[in-house]
Amino acid sequence: MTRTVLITGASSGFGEACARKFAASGDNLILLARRVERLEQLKAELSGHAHVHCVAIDLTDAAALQRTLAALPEGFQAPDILINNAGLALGLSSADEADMQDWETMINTNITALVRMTRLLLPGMVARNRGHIINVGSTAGSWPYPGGNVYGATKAFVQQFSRELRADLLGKNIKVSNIEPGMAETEFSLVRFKQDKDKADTVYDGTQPLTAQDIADIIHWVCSVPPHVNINAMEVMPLCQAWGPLKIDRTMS
Ligand code: NDP
Ligand code: 8X3
Repeated sequence: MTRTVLITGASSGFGEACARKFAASGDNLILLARRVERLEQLKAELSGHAHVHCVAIDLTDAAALQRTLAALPEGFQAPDILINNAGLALGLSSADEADMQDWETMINTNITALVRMTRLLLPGMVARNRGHIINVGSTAGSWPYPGGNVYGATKAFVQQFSRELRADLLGKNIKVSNIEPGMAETEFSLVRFKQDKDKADTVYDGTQPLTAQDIADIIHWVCSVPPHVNINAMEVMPLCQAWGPLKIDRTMS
């Protein structure tokens, strides 16, 4: 059965890879992001496989989001799968030095826009008694690191919000899953370091990070398990990444 899949942040990274993966299984796609030329290019590439509707939108703009969803064309008005993927980290400064505007942008994008989108689409899913919400969290939502501060906290919100949704939706045919990747090479670090490519590249130097394709394959599988199975959360790291010991400062006593 053809599904309608709404993907936020489809202009690069995980979202773009998800668009390709779901198009390959013949699903209809609604693709959202700000960079419209990227979306149009993707639409042209995928149109042999899937029906694609794309919209250039800043997801932090509440009115634009309402307009976009109200104007979904026929055939795209009942998303079965929502992939809440759009998000970003900005900066890696200590909390006492971080840029307040960066913090607000992360909160507005990673939390507020995700919550709004979910709230706007859920009533339709409940009315149809059919749906799957995939949230893209992060290992940063569980495991703190220096400079992660607000970014990690937004992903901790996404983790708990995903669980709270499951609790509210019990008894309905609506799944919720939080996908929690570790280090993956996308445009994520380029964005975090404000287009400083050398700095972004050093994040992945000497490693074999996750790829966007790895995460798209996992998300696609999570959406393909039998109807009675809900993957609540999936934490995924590259093999080259793991936890370190808790740090102890020995200069304080
Ligand atoms: P990318 O930077 O490659 O992709 C981010 C996507 O989000 C882009 O399509 C971007 O589109 C979109 N986006 C950001 N802000 C907005 C906005 N205000 N309105 C609309 N779209 C927006 O990074 P990833 O693919 O890696 O990131 C996807 C998700 O995965 C994020 O939530 C990120 O936090 C999470 N993540 C990433 C990890 C990694 O190591 N890469 C690991 C764990 C989680 P555009 O700029 O065109 O608007
Ligand atoms: C992205 C992974 O470790 O850079 O969410 O925060 S990390």
